[in-house]
Amino acid sequence: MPTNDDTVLLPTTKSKPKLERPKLYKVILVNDDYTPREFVVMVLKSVFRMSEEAGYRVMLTAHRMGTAVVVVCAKDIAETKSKEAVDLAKQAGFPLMFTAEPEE
Ligand code: TYC
Repeated sequence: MPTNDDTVLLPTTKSKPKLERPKLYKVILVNDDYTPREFVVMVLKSVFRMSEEAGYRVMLTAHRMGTAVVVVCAKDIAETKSKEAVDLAKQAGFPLMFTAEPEE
């Protein structure tokens, strides 16, 4: 029988806030007709710390297929690196494009 002025204490039903895993982002390399292959590989090596071989493979995939995934990482890193890479190309006068997009 409840005491304390008939106040019934019910168990709280607060649901635990679900900590969703932050979405991962893909950095995409886009092909164009003007940027030299060696420049693309240089950018992949300097901005994304790829080896010559890995950089060459990713460059060739974009060249043949139109686009290639460079790396999958956190949003802020994907956006910062894409911008760094595009800025390097702009400074050199090339239209090279990198984009960052969320993974499905
Ligand atoms: N298609 C360019 C050329 O033939 C090379 C290139 C490859 C440019 C990949 C961009 O994302 C790229 N010079």
